[in-house]
Amino acid sequence: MDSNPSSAETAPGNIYVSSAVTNAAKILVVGHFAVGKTTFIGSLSEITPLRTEEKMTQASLHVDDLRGVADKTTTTVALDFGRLTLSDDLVLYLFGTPGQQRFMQLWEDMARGALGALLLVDPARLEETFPVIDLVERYGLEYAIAVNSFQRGTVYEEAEVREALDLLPDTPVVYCDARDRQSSAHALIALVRHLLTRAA
Ligand SMILES: Nc1nc2c(ncn2[C@@H]2O[C@H](COP(=O)(O)OP(=O)(O)O)[C@@H](O)[C@H]2O)c(=O)[nH]1
Ligand SMILES: [Mg+2]
Repeated sequence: MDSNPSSAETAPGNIYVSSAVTNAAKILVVGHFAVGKTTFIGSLSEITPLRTEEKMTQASLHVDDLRGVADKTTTTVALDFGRLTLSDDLVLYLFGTPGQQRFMQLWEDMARGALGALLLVDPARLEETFPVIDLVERYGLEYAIAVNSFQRGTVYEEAEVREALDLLPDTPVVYCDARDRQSSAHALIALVRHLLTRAA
């Protein structure tokens, strides 16, 4: 074990927060089932993310909608947790919060103290995002939309996504590949910028 936490700073896999960090913020990564929340936090987190995934059983077949994601074999029972040091003095704690109806109780706790939410959207399943938007709005969370396009070939224009989701003009919409660290960081930074302008 490293006995000198500050020496390793924020290298991937480092379990210590740099001693220079003075600000910590809680950010929620939200979205419907199989939109890429676990993937997103996994690609960004500098610590091994805490995952509470379980193998899906026959019993969950009628509960979790597998249309279009037939190769998915796990489902998040509660949440994902990861950490990302964004600058010399700012660390983000990422909480992946499931959008399924049965986790609504969890939202109340998760929303407390959260700076805002990055709302992952699969443009091929836009209607599944409506209940998630209802939740972020109900809990008064500022949010940005990250379209995780799954490289399907179909181009979903920003204007279409905005109109379908009935977004306010100043709600940021960014495109990302949840598997890619840089792309995910870009989406998260769009949210943080939005939160900073709101706080100013
Ligand atoms: N092709 C592609 N697959 C993705 C992407 N993001 C997630 N996936 C896959 O989609 C499935 C669901 O992702 P997961 O992160 O488990 O979704 P969650 O239920 O929101 O946590 C997994 O098999 C991922 O590997 C992406 O950007 N592109
Ligand atoms: Mg998950």
